[in-house]
Amino acid sequence: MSDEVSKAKAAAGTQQQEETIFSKIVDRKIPADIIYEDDTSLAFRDVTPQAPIHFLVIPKKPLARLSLAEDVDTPLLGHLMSVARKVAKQEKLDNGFRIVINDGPDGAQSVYHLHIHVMGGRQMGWPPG
Ligand code: IU
Repeated sequence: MSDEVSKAKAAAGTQQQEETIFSKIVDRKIPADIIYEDDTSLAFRDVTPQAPIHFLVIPKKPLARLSLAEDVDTPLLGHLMSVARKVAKQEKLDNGFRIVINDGPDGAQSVYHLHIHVMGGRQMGWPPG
């Protein structure tokens, strides 16, 4: 089992927790390399990058996972996608990039605060693991 998958399995029991490490980043209780911020979202560099450029786009509101989003969250979800696009441009990922959202135990989600992974700067493979 990969390290990421074991971390995800260990995290599955903490899904209901409101104050995740990402909420602490939003509240500036812990540092992160923040590359974009607006009223409802934040983007910061992943501490364990899986590509030359790897950042996360998160909502400021602590929505645990995509599958728990509600219809009222639709504009926010669209906004996060738009932020991913804008920051990818800012990061000069003009040759393309990969977007990933891990959801729940089978999706290998390890932090239960919704986040969009944006990775680029190298050729991606398919299928993912
Ligand atoms: P996942 O989709 O929940 O598996 O991704 C969580 C990501 O959060 C993973 O890529 C971690 O490297 C990343 N991360 C981070 O950037 N900063 C942190 O303090 C922690 C995790 I904990």
